[in-house]
Amino acid sequence: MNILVLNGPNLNLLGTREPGIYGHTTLHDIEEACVAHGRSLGVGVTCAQSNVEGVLIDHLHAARDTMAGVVLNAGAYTHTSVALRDAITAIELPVIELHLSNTHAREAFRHVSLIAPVCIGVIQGFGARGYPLALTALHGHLNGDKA
Ligand code: CA2
Repeated sequence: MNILVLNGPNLNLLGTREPGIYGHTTLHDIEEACVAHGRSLGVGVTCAQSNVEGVLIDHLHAARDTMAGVVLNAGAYTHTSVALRDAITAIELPVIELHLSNTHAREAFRHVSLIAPVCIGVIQGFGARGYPLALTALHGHLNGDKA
C-alpha cells in the first residue's frame, strides 16, 4: 500500500519563516518523518510539494494509478481552488485534508475550505505532528478499521 503526502504553495518555506505560526520543523523533516512513520505502519510513503496549482492537480491525477490514498496540505489553495476540489473528486481516492495551523482560529477567509466536503476528514492545528496522525488515520480507513 502506498500513500502520497502532497504539500502545496509556500510550504517549502517551512522552518525558515513565521515559526510562531508554522513551527521550526522544515518540510524535509516532515517528509522524512512521514516516510519513517509509513514504514512503521507497513505503508510506502511518497512525498511531493509544488507551488503551482496545476502541478498539484497533476500529482493527484498520477496518484490515481499508484496510490491508495492522499494526505493533502493544499495551503492557501484550500480556500480558493475549485480545480483542486474537482481533482480530488475525480481521482476517487480517500484524501485527508491537513493543516499545520488551526485555520478556524485565524482570519475569516481561512475558515472556508472548498476541499473539505470531498475529503474523508480534516486534521489541523497540531503542527508537524498532524502528518503522522493523518497517515495513521488514512491507514486505518484503508484497512476498514472503524476504531
Ligand atoms: O496551516 C496550514 O497548514 C495552511 O495550509 C498553511 C497555508 C495557509 O494559507 C493555510 O490557510 C493554512 C500557508 C502556508 C505558508 O507556509 C509558510 C511557511 C513558512 C513561512 C511562510 C509561509
